[in-house]
Amino acid sequence: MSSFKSGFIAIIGRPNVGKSSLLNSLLNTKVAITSPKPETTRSRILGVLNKTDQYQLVFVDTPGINEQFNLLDQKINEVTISSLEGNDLIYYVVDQAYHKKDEAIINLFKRLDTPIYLIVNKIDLLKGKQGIDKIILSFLDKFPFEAVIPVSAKDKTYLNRLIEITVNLLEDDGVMFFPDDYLTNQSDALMISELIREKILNLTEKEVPYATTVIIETLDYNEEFKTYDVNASIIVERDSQKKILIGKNGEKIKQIGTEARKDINQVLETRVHLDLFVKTKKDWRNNPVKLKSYGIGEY
Ligand SMILES: Nc1nc2c(ncn2[C@@H]2O[C@H](COP(=O)(O)OP(=O)(O)O)[C@@H](O)[C@H]2O)c(=O)[nH]1
Ligand SMILES: [Mg+2]
Repeated sequence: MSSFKSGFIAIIGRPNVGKSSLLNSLLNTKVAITSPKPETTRSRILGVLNKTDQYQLVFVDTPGINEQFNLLDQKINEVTISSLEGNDLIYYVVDQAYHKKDEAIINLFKRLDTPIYLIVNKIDLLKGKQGIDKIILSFLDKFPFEAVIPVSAKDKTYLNRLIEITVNLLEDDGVMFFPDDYLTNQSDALMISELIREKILNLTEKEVPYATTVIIETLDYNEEFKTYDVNASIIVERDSQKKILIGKNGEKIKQIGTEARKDINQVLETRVHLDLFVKTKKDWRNNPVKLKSYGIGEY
């Protein structure tokens, strides 16, 4: 019998608790964009952690359950719900004491027979053990969690411990779901569009980031110069949002491009030439055909 362990681990939790940050820190590289705003993650992102001859952990980052204002929100929630099934383990990530908003997700857990770890994230922000205990205690009578692990995704505190007890839980004789150099289900094109969207999330306010999606129109690899040539459209709902994204004398869009390019260089380890165009598509967030063509709601 081989002691190779493998399994699917879904990362679930309310928006903004640090699910995507946790995924990136576990993998030691950026596969999912993060931001202080809800609705940053819109799709199901796989990240694979391999240790040759020992384990393969397939982490599944999910959007979290958001309030529903339009068809886009509904599609995003469906992605999370469908990600609950078929896992060997679930991490339920929280960053504060139990709140009524946790109830709906925890009720969904009761229908599964998957073990669930309560992950208390952002302990770097808590003052000492008391703060951590308070959060843990508030959840204990809500669900029979298999284990409780306080971590900081930001400082990478206790992540090795988390990996260890995750590996221990999985059965022996695990299969390799992916080749051992496989990192994520996100293509380079998707990664590039996400990194552009991350800059928009960080550099714009109010409804603009939520009304925005980014489409890669063309992506060409230039063998000679070892660069990507990228043409991307930034889709917004209204001309007023387009004006904000472009900014005075085009300064905003320039800043978005500069910062995105820097990140793309680093994450994809290649230089990139980026052309960005802002376009208005009225009410795209409620248009099923547009949502589908933008790849939203697929899982
Ligand atoms: N201080 C602190 N901030 C964190 C930590 N993990 C995530 N964050 C921040 O919390 C915000 C939301 O993170 P994100 O990963 O996008 O959350 P998600 O919506 O659950 O995927 C971002 O501003 C992160 O930088 C942590 O361990 N400590
Ligand atoms: Mg996220």
